[in-house]
Amino acid sequence: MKIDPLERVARLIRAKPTRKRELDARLPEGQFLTEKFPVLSYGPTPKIDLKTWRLRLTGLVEQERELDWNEFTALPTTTIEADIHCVTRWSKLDTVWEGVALRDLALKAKPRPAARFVMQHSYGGYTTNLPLDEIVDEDVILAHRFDSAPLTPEHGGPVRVVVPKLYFWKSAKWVNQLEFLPEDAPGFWEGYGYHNHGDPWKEERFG
Ligand SMILES: Nc1nc2c(c(=O)[nH]1)N[C@H]1C(S)=C(S)[C@@H](COP(=O)(O)O)O[C@H]1N2
Ligand SMILES: [Mo]
Repeated sequence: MKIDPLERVARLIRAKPTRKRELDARLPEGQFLTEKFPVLSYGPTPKIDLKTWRLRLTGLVEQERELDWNEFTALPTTTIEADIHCVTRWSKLDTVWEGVALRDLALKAKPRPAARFVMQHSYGGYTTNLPLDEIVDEDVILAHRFDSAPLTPEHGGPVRVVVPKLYFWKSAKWVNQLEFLPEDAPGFWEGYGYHNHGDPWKEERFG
């Protein structure tokens, strides 16, 4: 029998009264909890063959790089446990991702001193921007595994960015390029009025 998520939360609260406070403390203003994993994609899920998959590190770097699947998966990985928050108001707690820290990838390409922003580019054309100093945290990864299994195509497989501290539109699916830039530029949703930064704890939703 499938238990309704709200019923599940109600049961948890009955079982342990402090649990509600714990959950509330982890939910930013204006968000609700879901146990599901909604799929939010603008456009179709691209078909990506691992044989032709490439990750390019470009722009203001000492050494532009292009990694194939074998090279990428040979890099040391980190596992993170993260709460994710979509600007459409669902939040999902305790998601587990495994991948390569963006910081380690950046070090491979050696960003020049003038590089201050990173544009994530995806198969299909989606883009989203981040300040360079926010990708250096250990919990910002290019993930290829979710929940101990290869990342499924609809959630961004083979590889997506995960930036737990920002709304989830800042975590591009199907990533194929990280571009280092001297100045900020809006990505796809930022160009349509989403906030440039996107901190869920400050409700940086729009403009
Ligand atoms: N390439 C690409 N990445 C994307 C999107 C997209 O449409 N295309 N949607 C973003 C948005 S708005 C959200 S909330 C999350 C959703 O990820 P999910 O489908 O795995 O839940 O992916 C983000 N990354
Ligand atoms: Mo989203």
